[in-house]
Amino acid sequence: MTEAIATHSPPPEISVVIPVYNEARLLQTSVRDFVAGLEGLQVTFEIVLAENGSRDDTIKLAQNLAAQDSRIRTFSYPAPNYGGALREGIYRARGRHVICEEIDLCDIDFVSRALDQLRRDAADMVVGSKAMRGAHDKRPPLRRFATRVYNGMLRVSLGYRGTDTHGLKAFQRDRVLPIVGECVVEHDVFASELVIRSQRKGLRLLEIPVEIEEKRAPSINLINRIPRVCKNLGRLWVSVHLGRGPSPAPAPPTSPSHDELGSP
Ligand SMILES: Nc1nc2c(ncn2[C@@H]2O[C@H](COP(=O)(O)OP(=O)(O)OP(=O)(O)O)[C@@H](O)[C@H]2O)c(=O)[nH]1
Ligand SMILES: [Mg+2]
Repeated sequence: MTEAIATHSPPPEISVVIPVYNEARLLQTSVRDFVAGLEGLQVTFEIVLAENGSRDDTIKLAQNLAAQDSRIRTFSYPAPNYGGALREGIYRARGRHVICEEIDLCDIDFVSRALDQLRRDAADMVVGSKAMRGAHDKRPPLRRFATRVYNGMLRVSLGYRGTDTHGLKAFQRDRVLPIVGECVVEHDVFASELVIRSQRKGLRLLEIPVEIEEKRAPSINLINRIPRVCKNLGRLWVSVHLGRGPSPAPAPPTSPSHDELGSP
């Protein structure tokens, strides 16, 4: 079924965008548990499963979930790209508030606390921090260390004032959407760029501590990610400080896409 049918219903209060890549093992149970958690929150919601590049059964399983529950939608593109999936998912989100989640976290507590802040208009963007006081980061020491080194680089090179940019976040869709259109980098650094550009534009950012316990190790090895992260950070630095660099990625067409699946 097409997006045209899936999006006929009135927009929900929140859209949860979850990039997914080779997640066949986790997908169905994580999404079902997450839906049950959201149903306990007194909120209307949709879940956008933003897939690209999977070689396992992720696409088929995501389509099955979408076919069974009209609140779940999914789309796919051929090449793996975390930032590209997140960006596209945000563009397709219809809720007043957008929550960016990860399939190995599906953190209902974060959704609940972030939503509380957004409903009271206490912030334009709420960032779940793994590194601030009160956070409990149960990932291995090397990954905790990497988070701090990466954030230190963002502080020094781009003047970011915060303790984390990567992972869980939530925002008022109408205020952040124009900034999504200004972002120039893809892959992992897109998530940081969105937070940093939002802060530089004067949006009100609020960090809240999160408890992180992943259900499995990341799909891409930390060391293998370093060269691409450094390259994209360089591009972002050039774009922010010199106003040059790659053009922002175009917004998707407003007409419904043939590749989106949902149920009526
Ligand atoms: N669509 C898409 N999703 C991805 C890609 N890489 C990772 N993801 C998804 O992004 C989420 C986080 O990925 P993980 O593999 O757990 O990586 P991580 O190191 O914990 O990620 P960070 O917390 O962002 O550092 C999961 O939902 C993944 O399925 C990708 O290339 N494309
Ligand atoms: Mg993870």
